[in-house]
This record gives sequence, C-alpha cells and structure tokens, in this order.
Amino acid sequence: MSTAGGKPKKAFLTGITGQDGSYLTELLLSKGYEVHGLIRRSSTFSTDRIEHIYQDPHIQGTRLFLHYADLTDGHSIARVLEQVKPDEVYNLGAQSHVGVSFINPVYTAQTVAMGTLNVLEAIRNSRLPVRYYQASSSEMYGKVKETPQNEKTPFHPRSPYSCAKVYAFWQTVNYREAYGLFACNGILFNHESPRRGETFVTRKITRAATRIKLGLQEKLYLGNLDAKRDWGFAGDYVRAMWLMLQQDQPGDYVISTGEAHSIREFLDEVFGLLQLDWKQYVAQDPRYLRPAEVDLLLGDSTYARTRLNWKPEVGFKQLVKMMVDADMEIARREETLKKAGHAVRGPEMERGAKG
Ligand code: NAP
Ligand code: G4F
Repeated sequence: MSTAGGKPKKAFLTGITGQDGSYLTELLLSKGYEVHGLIRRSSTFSTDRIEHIYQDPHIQGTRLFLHYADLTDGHSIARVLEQVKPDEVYNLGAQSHVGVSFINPVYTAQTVAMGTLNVLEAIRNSRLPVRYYQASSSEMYGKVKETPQNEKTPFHPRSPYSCAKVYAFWQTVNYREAYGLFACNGILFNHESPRRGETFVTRKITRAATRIKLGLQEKLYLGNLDAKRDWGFAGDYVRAMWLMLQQDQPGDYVISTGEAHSIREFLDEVFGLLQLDWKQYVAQDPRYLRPAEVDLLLGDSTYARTRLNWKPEVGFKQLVKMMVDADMEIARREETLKKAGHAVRGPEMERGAKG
C-alpha cells in the first residue's frame, strides 16, 4: 500500500471523468490511495467512466471522493486543494479534441493553458509538498523536426490545442525550476481504449464498424486517412504517469509504443476483424479535415523504458481487438433496443458536430 506518514497517500485528479482519469483512478485505488477527483457541474451525468468504481460499496465515500470545481476557475481549484491536501496531483483535465480546438480556440486555451496555470498556482500558494503530473502531448511536436520524436525534439505545434499544451509544458518546467516543485511532464503519444471518447478517430471507427456489421449504420464519414499515429493502450500509459511521481527526481518523459500506423491501416485492421471491406462504407467529409494537420507522430520512449522501467503491455492488434469487442457488445445492446422499438442514438447523430 502507498502511504505517507503511515496514512494512505492522497491523489487529486483533474479530468477524473475522462478516459485516462478513469484508468488512473483504478490504478491508484489498487495501490491503496485515497482518490479525489474534480468534476464539473453539467446538466447530465458525466461520470459514466467511473460509475462502476463509485458504486463499489468498499470505495464510495471512503476512498473515492468527487469535488465540484472547474479548471477555468482558479479559486475553485485552490479551495479543493486546501481541503484535500493531496500528496500527488495529476492534471489530466482539458478540452482535449484537436479538431474542436480550431473551432473553440479561446476556451481550449482557457482549460489547457490557463487551467494548468491555475492548478500550479494553487499548489504554490498552498505550500503543500505536492508531486505534480502534467498531461503533456505528442501533438506539441506537430510539424515534426525529426522522427522518431524524443524528449529533446523541438516542438512545432499545429493547432490551438497543441499551442496551449506547449504553454502548459513550459509552465510545468518553470515551476520546477523557479519554486522547486516536484513537477513532471508526461509527453504521451496517442492512447486509446474502449473508454476513448467517441469523436476521436479510433473509437469513431470501432463504434461505426461494429454498428455497420449489425446493420445499425450505413456509412462512416472521416477526414484525412493518411495521417499516422503511434497508438498505445491507455491502461498502460497511466502506469507511466504514476511511475514518474515515484522517482527521486522530477523529469519529463516521452511515453509511446514506437510503432506508427495510418488511419487506413487502422481501418484495415478493424473492418478485417469484422470480415468487411471498409472501402464500401467509408466516405470522406471535408468537415473532418483540419486547417493544419499533424502528418506523423512516432515516439522514442527509450528514456522512460530505462529510467522508469516502463514498457507497454498491449500491442496494436490487441488494442484494436479490445476496442472492437467492447463496441460490438454496445452495438448488440443497441440492436436489442432497436428490435424492441426504442430509438437508438449512434455516433452518426453527431455528424452536425466536428469529430
Ligand atoms: P478526455 O477523455 O477528453 O477527458 C478530459 C477530461 O477533462 C474530462 O474529465 C473532462 O470533464 C475534463 N475537463 C474538460 N474541461 C474541463 C474544465 N474546464 N474543467 C475541469 N475539467 C475539465 O481526455 P483523455 O484522453 O483522458 O486525456 C487526458 C489528458 O491527457 C488531457 O489533458 C489530454 O489533453 C492529454 N493527452 C491525451 C492523450 C490521448 O491520446 N488520450 C495524449 C496526450 C495527452 P468532462 O467529463 O466533464 O467533460
Ligand atoms: O483521433 P484524433 O482526433 O487524435 P489527435 O488529433 O491525434 O489527438 C489526440 O492525441 C493527442 C496526442 O498526440 C492528444 F494530445 C489529444 O488530446 C488527442 O487525444 O485524430 C487522429 C488523426 C488526425 O490526423 C485526424 O485528422 O485522425 C485524423 N482523422 C481523420 N478523420 C480524424 C477523422 N480524426 C477525428 N477525430 N475524426 C475524424 O473523422
């Protein structure tokens, strides 16, 4: 069990309701932590990804606590921090969709850049001996200067999202250098899972392909199919976050698989598992093209593998199968509802929004 002064360690997470927040919560609870998470007020529940943990009678109200606050409201962050007095803070909250950041650049900067500064300031003013993790991104490499990308590769951000992440990266380094904060940047390459948001390309594809297989959807509309990404499994990546905060010294680490695939290859793999030819179902919609694209991301995580003794456990084909299997279960449930005469909402309903 992870303890501080004989008591269970306390972690505070922003973004607990997101993909990574849910996996990190499971990991921290398995290590004996008391976990505190920030949630935003919304008119519908946003806690689907952590509902199974929250409802566990051994955890609810004793080891997992949720607090209303918002990254754009520094006072709310400071209040929660003073109340919780955590040992570790994981700043995962963000408007994390690159495509949407071109539509809402100011809000994206408010959550990603100013939100990070709000968390760092709250920590500094609290004078608590906190260890801090910043969710930095491979998107910062953008128009890449070298391949593969490592901790020394210069950044060239290509979207409002990645410009804001570069700001947050350097503020994290600055608080380490200026105030001696134990602050780490995890420069994480794309990581996916059955809990991935449905408007990111991998999940959009696995949701659509499984629905197409069952006759619930006819077409899948996508943008640029030539981009390549280094896709890993989110469950592996949250382990790296935790490991960074357990070291003697803070640092910045690239976390990646070291293998890149194009969107076309991802489509081949997904539709192949379902014995379908994706070319019959996929069409291009210019609304999903971005004003500036990131063509290739491929990470070199040698430093993390040696210093943290970290490596990914789940490979590309295994990840795709995991996502297809999980989405096939959802599609089957939708099929049953449809047969019973209920309206089912598929990702196609979201075509009005960019994804
Ligand atoms: P995600 O699923 O989109 O989750 C984002 C989280 O941020 C959600 O919990 C969301 O809350 C919260 N959030 C958004 N705006 C907020 C605000 N104004 N105040 C407080 N919370 C807010 O993202 P993810 O994939 O788990 O990624 C976690 C972090 O890692 C993000 O910072 C992302 O930018 C970064 N990252 C992700 C990847 C990746 O491939 N997944 C790679 C590199 C870096 P609601 O549920 O209420 O919307
Ligand atoms: O799945 P994506 O939206 O992920 P993207 O832009 O790489 O960003 C994700 O990974 C980053 C780490 O590198 C994170 F920091 C960030 O928060 C997020 O989690 O798009 C991947 C690629 C892009 O090249 C995009 O243009 O897929 C292409 N794509 C093609 N059609 C599409 C679509 N992306 C989306 N979302 N929707 C499409 O229809």
